[in-house]
Amino acid sequence: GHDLAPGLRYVPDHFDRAAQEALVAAIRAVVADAPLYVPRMPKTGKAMSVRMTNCGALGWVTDKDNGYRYQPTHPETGRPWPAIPQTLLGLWEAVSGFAKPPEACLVNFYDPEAKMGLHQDRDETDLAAPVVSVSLGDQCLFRVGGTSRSDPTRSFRLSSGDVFVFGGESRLIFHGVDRIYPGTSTLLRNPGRINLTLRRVNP
Ligand code: MD3
Ligand code: FE
Repeated sequence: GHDLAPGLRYVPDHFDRAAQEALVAAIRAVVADAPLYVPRMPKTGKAMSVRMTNCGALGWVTDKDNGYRYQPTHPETGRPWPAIPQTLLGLWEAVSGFAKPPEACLVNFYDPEAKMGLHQDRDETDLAAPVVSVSLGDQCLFRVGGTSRSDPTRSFRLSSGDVFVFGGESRLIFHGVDRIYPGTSTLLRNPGRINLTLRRVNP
């Protein structure tokens, strides 16, 4: 891997094909227990194009009335989130440089039309911990900027198996997913992309 900026590390092809297949099987088990749901923007209730679920002690959720937050249960089933798969706990140990384990793993599913606007992740109380991200399935155009919305941005075409670590000075950078390139991977049964983000929420 290589450092793109202080705290910003890109590890292309971290997971080989067999490891990616094992991760997809583990995520299918998570989704069977905690189904993907349509997250909605605070106040407007506008649907996001990405579908989401979580695993771990806490999950990131959003809806019209209560907005962005972490909670211990699925917003539709009311059940606790399933455990974070061991492979992902091992990834966190290997790349995060952070002693405490992740509390949350957000699972984002992008169909070929889905995208995610430029934003910062700042719903976590513990901003000392990095965020670790894994891409699976079709490639995407990922954009990262600086800590101000108006800072210049750089784009990367992320592929299945790639890992990104956002820590230190890069923990609060703006980032987003501009597009999916359907048909660029054979990992998933259907076109689309899965992104997993491991986070610490509380200090
Ligand atoms: C940089 N997800 O869920 S992962 C998100 O591909 C999110 O699904 C995108 O942005 C996706 O919030 C991008 C990369 C990522 C995740 C968290 C970050 C980049 C980050 C937190 C801080 C800085
Ligand atoms: Fe984000």
